Amino acid sequence: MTTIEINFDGLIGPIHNYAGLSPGNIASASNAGAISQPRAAALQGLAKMKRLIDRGLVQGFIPPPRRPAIAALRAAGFSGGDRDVLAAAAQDDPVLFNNACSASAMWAANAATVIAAADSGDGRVHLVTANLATMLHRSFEAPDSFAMLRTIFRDERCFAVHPALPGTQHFSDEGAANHMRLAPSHGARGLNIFVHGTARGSRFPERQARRAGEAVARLAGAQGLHMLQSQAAIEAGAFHNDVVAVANEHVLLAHAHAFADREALIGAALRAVPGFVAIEIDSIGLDEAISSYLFNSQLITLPEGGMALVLPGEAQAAPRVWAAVEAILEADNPINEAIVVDVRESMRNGGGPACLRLRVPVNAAARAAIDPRFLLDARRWDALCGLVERHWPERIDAADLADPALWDAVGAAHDALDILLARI
Ligand code: SUG
Repeated sequence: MTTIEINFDGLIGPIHNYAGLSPGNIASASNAGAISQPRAAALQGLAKMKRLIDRGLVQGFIPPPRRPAIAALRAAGFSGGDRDVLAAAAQDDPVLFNNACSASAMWAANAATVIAAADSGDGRVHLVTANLATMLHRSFEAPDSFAMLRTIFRDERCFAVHPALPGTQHFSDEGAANHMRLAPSHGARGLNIFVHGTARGSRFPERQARRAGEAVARLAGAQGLHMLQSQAAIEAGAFHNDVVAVANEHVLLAHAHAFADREALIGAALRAVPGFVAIEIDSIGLDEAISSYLFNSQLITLPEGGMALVLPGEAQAAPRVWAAVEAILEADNPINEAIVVDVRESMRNGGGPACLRLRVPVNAAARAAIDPRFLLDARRWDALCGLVERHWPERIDAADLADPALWDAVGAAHDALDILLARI
């Protein structure tokens, strides 16, 4: 039974904005206070999904949770009707309020870690919801993501969806952004690599604790290799491993300085994965890798064979980076195509093509068990585009977040999304 990988992209929510909420994420910090374009952002994301559908890939989506995150504000003691809660939080604790207004669930690579059925202890696909405990705004996602993943992957014969690990720094977990799977094929047994940061004093917060990767592996019944990110990569702004490395089936594409101990990683992969191919790039610096998001490409297997890199336009615009891409395409390796996408609105918050998607490997039975509303065909894709065009705000100035008119507009967009999901 053939196993394929389905990419579930986060549909970018109607409140997408630039509030500079992620220290260590250079794009987020440098665009703080800029004017965002939620409608264009969501349409960019949908256009990326369509590019893959048109190439014959199965594509899913994950709806955005309702924002502002009123439940998080209530948990912090704000009470009354929803509008009272929002008004009081905006007034009394604008920092908390802004954190509750983030559309950050769009970066579905952080929603959960996915362990393939071939690697898990019980033959099911395991999804361990990420607690995103390091960043306040992102920590609000975990309960919503857990509920949504349970809806999409509700069939317990094929899927096990786990709640988030305890939300403390000891277990800080950023999901699939710090996990790579190397295997001869999507269906074969693979090597799970969990990449963590260091608690030993970087100027940036450690976002992924080793203990979290260990817990995820245990929960899913999987074996794992736990690798430390290089200090240089963290200092250059690699707040997640997936901005300096990407793996697909038997291919690893990584910056030469992504890991503290590359020899250990390459050695383990050579031993565990027949046909393993390592493509390590040192012709560009870590800073160029991070500003262009070359390694935040999706590396996908094409239905006709071979692999493609789905790159952000920023990688094509940087001459040295693009030269590196051309060299990859020309060299003797499975990657033979570059698909360039425009996800600029997401990029300005530090989220490239790979951040926007959660990859889920499924065999035919598991694929059939997915709630079909979340798998895109032409009709559903058109419906989502129409919804976004009608209801997503054209622009948001960070100063507008406290404006009740914006809460109404965003609430109406979520209501329309709920109606669409009930009949899609
Ligand atoms: O967690 N940006 C996200 C970007 C996540 C990228 N994901 C992966 N690399 N997989 C983050 O730093 C910025 C939001 C703001 O500043 O408003 C933000 O959360």
